[in-house]
Amino acid sequence: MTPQWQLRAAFAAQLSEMYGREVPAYATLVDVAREVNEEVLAARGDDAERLGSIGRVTAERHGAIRVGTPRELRQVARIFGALGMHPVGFYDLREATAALPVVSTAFRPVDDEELARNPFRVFTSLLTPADQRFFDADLRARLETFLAGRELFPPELLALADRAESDGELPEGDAERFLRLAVQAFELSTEPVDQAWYRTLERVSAVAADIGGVRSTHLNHLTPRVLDIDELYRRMTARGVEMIDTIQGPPAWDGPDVLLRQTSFRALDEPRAMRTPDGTVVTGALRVRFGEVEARGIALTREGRARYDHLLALVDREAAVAPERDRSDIARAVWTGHMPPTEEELAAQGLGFFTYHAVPDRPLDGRRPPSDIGDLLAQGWVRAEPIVYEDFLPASAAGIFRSNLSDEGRRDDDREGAAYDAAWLSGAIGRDVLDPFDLYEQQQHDSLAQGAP
Ligand code: OOG
Ligand code: NI
Repeated sequence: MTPQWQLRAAFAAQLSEMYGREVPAYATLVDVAREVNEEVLAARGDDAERLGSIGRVTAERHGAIRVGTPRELRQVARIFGALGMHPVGFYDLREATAALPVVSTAFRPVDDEELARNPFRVFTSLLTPADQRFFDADLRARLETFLAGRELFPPELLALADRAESDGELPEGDAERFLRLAVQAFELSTEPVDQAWYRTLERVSAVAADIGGVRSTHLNHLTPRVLDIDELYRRMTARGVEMIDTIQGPPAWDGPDVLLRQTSFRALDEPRAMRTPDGTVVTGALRVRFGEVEARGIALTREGRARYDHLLALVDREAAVAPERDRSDIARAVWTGHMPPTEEELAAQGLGFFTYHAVPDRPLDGRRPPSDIGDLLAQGWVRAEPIVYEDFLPASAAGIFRSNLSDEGRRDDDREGAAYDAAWLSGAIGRDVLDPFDLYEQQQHDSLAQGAP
């Protein structure tokens, strides 16, 4: 029998193999990430594994996929359910600077143990044809008809997924079959793309065309995790891979790593068969798939996250008035001024999530344990272990999307947008979209309940 976590690990590994074949620059990215990770481990020892064992980090990937309808999203949720992955977080990318007609969530494991076994996650976006700022009534109707007529996932795959989810495992032969069908469902299709229809959607948004312009879905990118993303960026550039301009997220600085830093190489032209309006099939090129890499840090509390969002805005403001200054220098200066310089301070100020563990061999000094977590830490009663950020950042996601679009797309703000939120998305998926803050909070709370002195 193959348990869910092994299905998840095997799926991530097979997807990575498939994507490496389809997008060779991704294979380079994985090689360079591995090289950098080995060097960081050799140089920093145990400290390099403070935010996850090297085994976990080496296998760690996130993918991104995009679907067209709530029905398709529910099917995707069944496949990920089979792998022990649950929808976490609501990301509204429609409000981003680029016009992106999607709302998103991330499917991922939620328990500690499951995350440690394999933390595979998939950023999953749903097209929003009902949002009139992007689609007029006629285009919406055509789009919905087109989407209703396609089948992304064969019934056999979904039936196997349901069994894996309800039984928590699959017999070996079924597991292999399930994995083969699941990986296949996310390969790039060779079926000719209807050129006129694709172009019609592209005029609204390249993302709309990527989702609704074809009769299948595909993995949009896959992202390994690296322990030194600045070094990786330099090495990829030195190897001649064109990276996007920046590393999204927090700057490189001397304080603790928090949240998530990401960068990517630009989407590459890929040959795709196209059916022209007169019916002939020609070879065209589409530029949609790319490779991304990320470094993960400590999860921030709601207060910590508000601080982060505030600092991003501060950096934007300062960069706007001093366009000649290097943005990462500005960011580093802003962070040094406004972010706690150590993990202890991050914990003491309630900005980061940690698990707390009583220190059993603390020397007796006649003191009683204080009640304040900062004092407990300072006086050596407890030790704090960082909780890794397992989720995504909407501003970074929008930046990654945007830097890979050749055209910003159109959003007509004179029209009323459709109101979507986590509750709406839960209804669309038919499963609760979990709140990431609640998950981290629970983990921190459990550690306190178990181990406080
Ligand atoms: C998803 C972009 C978001 C990330 O890492 O923030 C994302 C997409 O391009 O479909 O993957
Ligand atoms: Ni990504």
